[in-house]
Amino acid sequence: MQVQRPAYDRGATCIGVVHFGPGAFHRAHQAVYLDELLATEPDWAICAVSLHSAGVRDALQPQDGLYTLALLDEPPRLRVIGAIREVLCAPQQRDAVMARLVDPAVRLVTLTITEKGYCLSPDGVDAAHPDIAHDLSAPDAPVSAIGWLVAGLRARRAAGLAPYTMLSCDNLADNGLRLRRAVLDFARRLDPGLAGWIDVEASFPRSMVDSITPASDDALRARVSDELGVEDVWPVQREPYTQWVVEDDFRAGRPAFERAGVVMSGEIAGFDRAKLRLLNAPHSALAYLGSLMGLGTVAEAMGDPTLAGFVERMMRADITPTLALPEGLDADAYIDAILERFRNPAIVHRLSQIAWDGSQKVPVRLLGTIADALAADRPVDRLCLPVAGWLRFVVRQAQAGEALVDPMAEALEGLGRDATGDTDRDIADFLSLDAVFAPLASDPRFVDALQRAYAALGEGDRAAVASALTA
Ligand code: CS2
Repeated sequence: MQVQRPAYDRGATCIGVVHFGPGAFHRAHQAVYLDELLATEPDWAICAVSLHSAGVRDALQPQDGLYTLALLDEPPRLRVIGAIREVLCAPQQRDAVMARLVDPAVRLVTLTITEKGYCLSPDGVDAAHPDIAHDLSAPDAPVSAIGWLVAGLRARRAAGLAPYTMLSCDNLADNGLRLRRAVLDFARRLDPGLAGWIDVEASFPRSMVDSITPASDDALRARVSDELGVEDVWPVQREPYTQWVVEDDFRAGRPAFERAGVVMSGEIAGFDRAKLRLLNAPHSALAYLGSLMGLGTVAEAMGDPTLAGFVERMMRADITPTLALPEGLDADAYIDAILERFRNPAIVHRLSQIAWDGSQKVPVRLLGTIADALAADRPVDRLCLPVAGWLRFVVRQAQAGEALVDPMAEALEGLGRDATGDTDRDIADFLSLDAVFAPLASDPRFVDALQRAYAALGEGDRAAVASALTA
């Protein structure tokens, strides 16, 4: 097999980007775009910073930051990525992280901290969140991404340096606006002058990221070490398709992203909503409804004609009418391409991976569409089925004593254990989760449709789910 290696002198590159959250997605996506650019723009290598665990550092440091990307094509292709020049674990290497943040050569901070990393409440940053509360009382010893960003900005301002640009690469609508809100509100609580300076001098471009990245597994590690003849402790894998759309608002300069295939666009909101609603919402629908039906992977779920047909109808008939698509993006072609990607037989993408963090994903993937449909007086029955599927999934996991991977796991497991099967009561209990369901919970049209969907899924067994999907 042909293995592509960095086509540049890594020793001649220098760190211009700090990235918070170097999980598989960052390493399979943004780092690959920068890897593409380093031959002509050596100033944009990455310092990758984990906020919690030392796992990535301990895996990548002995490999000098190098790792393998497997592109899951027929046949698969391997590529060694060299863009990460330094890997730090923030809790153990505070001074080194701060030194990077105040380094004038660092002009860009990128983030993949997942939906939960933004710590936002409806009024701004969530001061009751334990990490935010900690960082507000100890701003020089931050633990959250927001705390780190502001600590770095404060030090730069004190040193007379310009701020870095903060580029969110998380899968959230208006990710840059959310980051800006969290950072400014946090800074304001510490020092209004600092907040004013950030507001005027710094930028927070929005971006849309897309590439299906199944978690790394032993099969991948074995495949990579067979092909390379050396062991890579933590390779990553993704589908060949990749997209990155970025708003062009970089006050501190930027790499020539477009040379690596990044789309610089002023219509970012159209792109990110289309992606969240037409790719991620169907993904979550497949994950919850497919898991209830006893299916294991996205490709298997797409192989079930009832489920695949339901998801396609939901995409075309219910989701598309809620979208204002950017010019040039044709809904039917976009949907066709997504369904094709879901069917890719070369990818083993576990439904359980997509089912993680439902409390964070369901609102941004499905509930916004439901709110828009209700505002336009359109039916929401089909859209409520995956939401009810999530609740049935929670109940099933909790009653089987299986842990949920979710920042709200404790509350969800409690509700799941207490669920009685009485639709009105179960739904009323779940709807009391304001962080997920407000303000929709007070709309009787939504409550009715969710109750009907929950009842239709029955005990969540295969036959009941299949009949709910065709009703
Ligand atoms: C998936 C996404 O795990 C999930 O929740 O829906 O990670 C999805 O694969 C990516 O957003 C695709 O770009």
